[in-house]
Amino acid sequence: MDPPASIDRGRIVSTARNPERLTQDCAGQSLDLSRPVIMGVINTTPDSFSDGGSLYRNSRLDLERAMERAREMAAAGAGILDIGGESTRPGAHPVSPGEELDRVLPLVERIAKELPVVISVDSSTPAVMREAARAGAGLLNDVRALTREGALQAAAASGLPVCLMHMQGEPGTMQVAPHYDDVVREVGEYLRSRVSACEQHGIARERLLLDPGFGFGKTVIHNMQLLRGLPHLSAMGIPLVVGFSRKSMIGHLLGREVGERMPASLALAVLAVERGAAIIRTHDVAATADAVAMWQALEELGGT
Ligand code: 9MG
Repeated sequence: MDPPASIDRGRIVSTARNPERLTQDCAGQSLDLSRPVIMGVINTTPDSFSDGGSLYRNSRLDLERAMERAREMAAAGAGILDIGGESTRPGAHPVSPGEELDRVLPLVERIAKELPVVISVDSSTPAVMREAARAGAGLLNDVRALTREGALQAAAASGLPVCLMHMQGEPGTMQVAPHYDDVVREVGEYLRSRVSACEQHGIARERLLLDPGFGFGKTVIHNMQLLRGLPHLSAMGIPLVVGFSRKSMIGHLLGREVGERMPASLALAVLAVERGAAIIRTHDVAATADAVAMWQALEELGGT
């Protein structure tokens, strides 16, 4: 593959940080992408792989505990909080739209009232997108890139920015035998095709964010190839979201259990920012904000 136009003598000139694309309007809140933004993960599911059920008490989501987590993340430097009500780990139970709404909406409403952050809703379900937008969400994060029936229309009507993620297969089976001839090219082609689908449905390119979907239908090698090839995706000129936090690629490479994966997650976050990522999705906001701040400090020193 030819090197992307945005690589200048080995230095990445990320188009995500191009002055024309510095901000996204997230339901009236301005999201400044001139420097990397931390997206904190709040799972309202009882069965997430990384923090499964930590916000549950007596089999019910504890809203006060979830708000406490949201306040901590906002204070630690998260510009975005990503609220999810459906687990995408292999073997997770499917949820009905009603159940997803019951999990997600009360938290979206509370955060919208109390905290000055952009609320992202991690959902592929059109009804959840619509209701979340009404309740104060500022961003839609869809791991299925608006492929569910009615999702393109719901996202278009919301007026919100949308993160389109690449996934090969479906969560239940995606890690059985992922295959690519050229993972960077194929992920790029898929994302380009979803950008076109969005544009045809009235969702402007300027409203989009792209995510290669680390860990979603990819082997460890595919993930590493994608990280190396991130500048090729950044060259599309649409801000990139990445998520490595606590993922199994770290477990496979280093033999670490979920609770031991933070140091490697931080390293991957910095490597991704260096290669043009604009938004880092993480469970560990304070530590990731510090790691990225070190990158930023070096960046601001300029060409010395
Ligand atoms: C919901 N979710 C889980 N992992 C993710 C990732 O890497 N990116 C995005 N956008 N969403 C994710």
